[in-house]
Amino acid sequence: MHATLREIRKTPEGVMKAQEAFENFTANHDFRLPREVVYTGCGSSHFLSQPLAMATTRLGGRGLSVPCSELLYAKENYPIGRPGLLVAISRSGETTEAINALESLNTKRFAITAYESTLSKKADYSLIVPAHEESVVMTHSFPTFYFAYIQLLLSSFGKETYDAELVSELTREVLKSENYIKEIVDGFDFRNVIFLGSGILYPVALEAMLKMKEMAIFWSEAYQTFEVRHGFKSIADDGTLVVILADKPFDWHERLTREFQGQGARVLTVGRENTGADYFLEVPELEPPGGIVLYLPVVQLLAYYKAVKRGLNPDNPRFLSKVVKW
Ligand code: F1P
Repeated sequence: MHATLREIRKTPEGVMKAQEAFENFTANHDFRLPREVVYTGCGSSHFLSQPLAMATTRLGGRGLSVPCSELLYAKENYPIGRPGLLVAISRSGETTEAINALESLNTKRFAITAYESTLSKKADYSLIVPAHEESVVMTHSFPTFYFAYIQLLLSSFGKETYDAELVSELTREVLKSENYIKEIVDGFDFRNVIFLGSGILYPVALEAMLKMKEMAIFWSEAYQTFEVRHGFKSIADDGTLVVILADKPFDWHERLTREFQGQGARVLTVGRENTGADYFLEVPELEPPGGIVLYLPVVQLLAYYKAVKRGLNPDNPRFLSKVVKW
């Protein structure tokens, strides 16, 4: 079995590791997250910084996500403001841009990483979440890091934290759809894929796009759900799979589904209610911002099985390395 598949299937254990890391952090630090936070990372870690920024904002703070390289070379273009904290995310803790970006703002430094590392040593505070992965691409570490920090965010803002056992069990539920996902990939040899998500699910669409590129070397796109109608949808035809991530269906979802089906594309809805799609994968309800952890295994499995269908080894993605250093 590929290490990548083993790692994706570890998501439920990852949630429990996240809870342990959160509890260890709060037991050893009398520290509450400030309201204004800038988040940064590279690749999947950048796409992870986005829902963390959105969650900060949803909870009444002000979160901003900026990719590491933009903080290093173009930060004058971003509304950085006067944040109380810069959070740098890096699974390895050794990515050069992440290490350098941690020093790019004159504020307290916070690292989210899987290891005691150069990044954690340079930070004032570190949330070490031991989601160690053999796979080159980030898989269960993404929802694991996310859940650990969300728990810290909720407790810092005086909100009730999630029941980790429940969330872990819900991810186990989601993983039961693995065979259905494999059947979709085996049954429809799509030539391209468009991932759509709105709000805090948009970064999940971006991460899905990246997994499809990394694992399956496959052309994929990601847009905010209804933005796709403005020109981008032109590429959708009878060779296209459109994946709509919808934790709460808008009334437009059915119309959008029919619009794509009218262009010959097939639609997979992942979420709470079917939208008349060709394929429907129900995700259990979990209040935002934590709910996105239930969507990640689905899009990771979709990319994994597309890679296998294309005869590729997702454990050894072309041109990629586990740690990007200069
Ligand atoms: C960042 C990253 C990953 C990507 C690939 C190369 O790694 O860009 O997001 O999937 O594995 O490295 P890290 O800074 O999170 O260790």
